Amino acid sequence: MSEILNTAEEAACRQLETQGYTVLEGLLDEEEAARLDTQARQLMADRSGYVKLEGALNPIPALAPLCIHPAVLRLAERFLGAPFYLVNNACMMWCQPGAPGGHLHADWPLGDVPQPYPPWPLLLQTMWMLTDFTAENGATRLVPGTHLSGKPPGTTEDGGEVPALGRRGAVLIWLGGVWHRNGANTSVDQHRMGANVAYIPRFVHRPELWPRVRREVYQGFPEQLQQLLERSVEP
Ligand SMILES: O=C(O)CCC(=O)C(=O)O
Repeated sequence: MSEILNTAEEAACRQLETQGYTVLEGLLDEEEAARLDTQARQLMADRSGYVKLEGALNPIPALAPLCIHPAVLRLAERFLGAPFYLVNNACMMWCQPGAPGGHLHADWPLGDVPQPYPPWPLLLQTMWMLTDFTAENGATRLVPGTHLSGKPPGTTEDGGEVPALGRRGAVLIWLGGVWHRNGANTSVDQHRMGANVAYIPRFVHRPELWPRVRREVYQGFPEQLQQLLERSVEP
């Protein structure tokens, strides 16, 4: 894997360092994003809420190219070092009209780590936007710079949140320490679908939090993705 970043990726890198998140537009073809959105919806319940589909690579192996997108992998290598691994087997996150906002949090495994948290990431998160992400439809909301605070959000922390906006086909990338949550979907009919793919550095142990990738699905993936899934595949 090349560590050489292009200009847009270098800018994304600076934003990740200072703000804790970045959005890269146009990485995924919009029609392909729409197809993945449709496929996911057919597998998930529509109940005016926030609905997740864990272990999404098993029913939707067409997510594979997202997991190994070269720009994302270059940034992951920059922040996690090599080798790094895909940890969560992909998770669809559907924020339906009427869904409430989530709780502000920093991501696993920081809950298991003494404070102050280390300044380098233990998890690199991506959210592929399979629909547009808007302030109304529940775009992920983040508090810029909080990955440098060394702590999780307290109960009295208010605001400073910004929605991560992007067009269908964009990807939001964040460091696990930045405080974030899903926004409320206040629209009447605008759905928000994200495909979340998370990566860990070599020294972080994968817990049994997420479903494993089925062996027969794994065998159909390109070698690069098989390497990333080494810790997530069924024995
Ligand atoms: O769905 C979202 O926008 C937020 C997801 C989230 O909080 C997470 O994956 O930790």
